[in-house]
Amino acid sequence: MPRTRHSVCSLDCPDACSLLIDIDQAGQGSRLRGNPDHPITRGFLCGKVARYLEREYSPDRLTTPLRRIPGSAKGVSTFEPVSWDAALDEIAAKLGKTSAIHGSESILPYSYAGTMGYLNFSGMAHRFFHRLGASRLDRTICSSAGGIGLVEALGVRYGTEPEQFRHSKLIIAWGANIMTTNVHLWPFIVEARRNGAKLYTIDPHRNRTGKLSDRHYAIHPGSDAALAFAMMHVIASEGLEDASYVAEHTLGFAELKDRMREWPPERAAAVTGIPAEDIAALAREYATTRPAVIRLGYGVQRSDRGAMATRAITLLPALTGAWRDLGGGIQLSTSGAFQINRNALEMPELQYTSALGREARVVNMSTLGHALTDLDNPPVHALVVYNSNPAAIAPDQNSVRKGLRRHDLFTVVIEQFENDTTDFADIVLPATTFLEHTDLYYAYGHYHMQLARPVLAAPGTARPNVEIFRRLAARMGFDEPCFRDSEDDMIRQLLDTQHPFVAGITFEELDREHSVRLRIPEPFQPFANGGFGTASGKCEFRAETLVFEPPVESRSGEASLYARYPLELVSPKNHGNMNSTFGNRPENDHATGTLTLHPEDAAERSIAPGDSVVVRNDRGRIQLRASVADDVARGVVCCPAVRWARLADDGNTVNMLTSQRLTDQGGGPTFYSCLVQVEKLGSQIGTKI
Ligand SMILES: Nc1nc2c(c(=O)[nH]1)N[C@H]1C(S)=C(S)[C@@H](COP(=O)(O)OP(=O)(O)OC[C@H]3O[C@@H](n4cnc5c(=O)[nH]c(N)nc54)[C@H](O)[C@@H]3O)O[C@H]1N2
Ligand SMILES: Nc1nc2c(c(=O)[nH]1)N[C@H]1C(S)=C(S)[C@@H](COP(=O)(O)OP(=O)(O)OC[C@H]3O[C@@H](n4cnc5c(=O)[nH]c(N)nc54)[C@H](O)[C@@H]3O)O[C@H]1N2
Ligand code: SF4
Ligand SMILES: [Mo]
Repeated sequence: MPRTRHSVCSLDCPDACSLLIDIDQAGQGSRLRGNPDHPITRGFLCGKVARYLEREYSPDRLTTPLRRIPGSAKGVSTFEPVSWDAALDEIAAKLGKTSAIHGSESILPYSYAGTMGYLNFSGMAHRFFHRLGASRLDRTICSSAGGIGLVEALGVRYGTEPEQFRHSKLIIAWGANIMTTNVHLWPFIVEARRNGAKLYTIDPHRNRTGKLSDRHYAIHPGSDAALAFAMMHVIASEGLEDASYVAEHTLGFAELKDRMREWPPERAAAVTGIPAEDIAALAREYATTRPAVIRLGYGVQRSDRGAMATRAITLLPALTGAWRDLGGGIQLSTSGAFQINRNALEMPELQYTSALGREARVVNMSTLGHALTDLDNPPVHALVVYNSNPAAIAPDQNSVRKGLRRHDLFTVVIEQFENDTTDFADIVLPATTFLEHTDLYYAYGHYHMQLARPVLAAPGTARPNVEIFRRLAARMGFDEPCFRDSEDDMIRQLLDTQHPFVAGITFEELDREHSVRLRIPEPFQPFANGGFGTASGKCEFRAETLVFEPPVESRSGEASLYARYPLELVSPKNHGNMNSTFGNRPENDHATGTLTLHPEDAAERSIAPGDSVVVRNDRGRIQLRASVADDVARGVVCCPAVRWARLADDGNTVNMLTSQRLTDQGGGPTFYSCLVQVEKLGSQIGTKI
């Protein structure tokens, strides 16, 4: 009989599933399934992770440290195995020398959410880089613009509880592909629809969620704020606001009403591509249906004015009083409710005992290409990558690669698999998966904290990030006791907080129960009676600051650019991927190598389904396979992300086309504001590909 153990899916997904794994006599995992007792997981997993044991036991897993064969060109996998001692000695010596010669800020850690576990996401590594005095990485690649927009509107970074969606009568998936990126919300939506609820989607791409919705609004990329403004116009001018909620719990309604006079639906229609009468009807239905909830995704904020758009949408439920209702409100993220003791985990004070002796500079991860090719004072001379695959996922791939190819850059990559980024490494270290190490997990799509112990043995000599940075610290002679903390010590430190949502949750409780609901009321209706996290405690409209400007790279943006590149490219999440993770599965390589065009855009270019096409702009060109469908509107093309460049025929992927332009606030990337031209392969006259 197999034993069954608990784990937690660590992937960068709002659902943070509770897993059960069967383990046979030999200690091999034989079956992975969703925990039926978990209130969000409810007994099922997504298709990607149901098959995770394939990845876990893949013969391609990295099992030993590797060192670049001297003299071999970067960008190609030419490695020889080395011992951990040799690899760590070399890294410590190089980092020490780089710091001494160029200053410690010439060392840059690069990481994101390959794992969402606190300890392996930002635990020992942060302590290590703080003590080293390395540049600090601003982790903007995903949600920083939206996070700011949300906090400007609500004062906090959380919202409607997923469990309450079942009570809703109108659910709007706004730039959120729930079926693909947040599938554990779906059963609550199914339950709501069984009770008569409607599901609407607002998205330039009619994705899986859009296909299953009652109504799809094909909005032009980057124009969401205009739609939100026009909805406010209709609500305020027709008196559909919740007058008592507005009076008690908001500030600045009169000014808002006045300012939104500028935004009749006709004006928004011209920008968004959604007919004026549809906008008016949507606004009326939204304001008069109770409960109404918005599942706001991250698609809206990957655009030049992403923070503004997020804020504008997030103001809507305060206007209609949707927060009063069980099953009403808005959810972008729940992460802000996990008020753990981050300073105890990351120990930023160690910077003062570093070679630098002060807080280190901050480098934005969304402009990695710039950081590696243009940064001065000092330039980056050493890069340590973990939990991320920047050669694939960072925008402006040409510029990133140019940086990674530098001979004078020393690059360490801590990974589970060889990938586009390890191709540029000097040293590769093998990392464990979440099934092989201890960690504590928050979630960004629910309110349950979870602890997972290792359930499987690591292959070869793969090690957790925590252990790798512990050993590197010892090699560097960092003798502070914090570098000897165990995983359990670090979890206890994390939980050492007075915040009412977390205070009282103990290590023992988490270890015993695996999953613990935050200490929040049940049901959680955070703003039913106001209580916003703003200075005034109210939802502040600040109407004078609500402005719409189209993205530079859009049909309403820079005209000369649009004349040359008349198609708006979006590259949203692929169903079978987790960003670039699982990109080595053939079906995912196929999907992420496909570009969808509207039938008229295809016909104009004599492109038929299955044709090879070239997609290009000033930053680069890539080759994809055409699919022709009206899932995108005219003028929009869609290529799901993120493909592995090393698997593409031309070695290039969609981030060859995306830019390093940043969002209005938060320094986020603008992946979904990207103008391109598309041609049938071979049809370009005089151009060589
Ligand atoms: N299967 C799968 N699941 C994932 C991931 C994955 O790669 N694959 N990635 C994970 C990560 S890192 C994240 S951040 C989340 C993201 O989860 P989501 O936010 O749901 O995903 P995205 O694909 O980024 O964007 C959602 C939708 O926004 C649309 N969109 C693009 N531009 C605009 C716009 O201007 N306005 C509007 N209204 N919509 C727009 C896209 O077409 C897309 O359908 O998903 C997580 N879950
Ligand atoms: N065009 C386009 N580009 C995008 C996006 C898009 O929608 N379109 N999405 C953007 C967004 S939202 C995000 S969040 C980023 C995501 O970008 P990344 O955070 O880089 O995500 P992944 O591509 O999944 O790469 C994570 C890597 O971490 C590794 N890993 C997993 N667990 C561990 C561990 O415990 N230790 C170590 N050392 N490694 C581990 C995995 O093997 C994997 O290679 O991509 C961004 N790029
Ligand atoms: S990727 Fe998301 S849905 Fe899939 S198992 Fe992990 S947490 Fe659950
Ligand atoms: Mo993300």
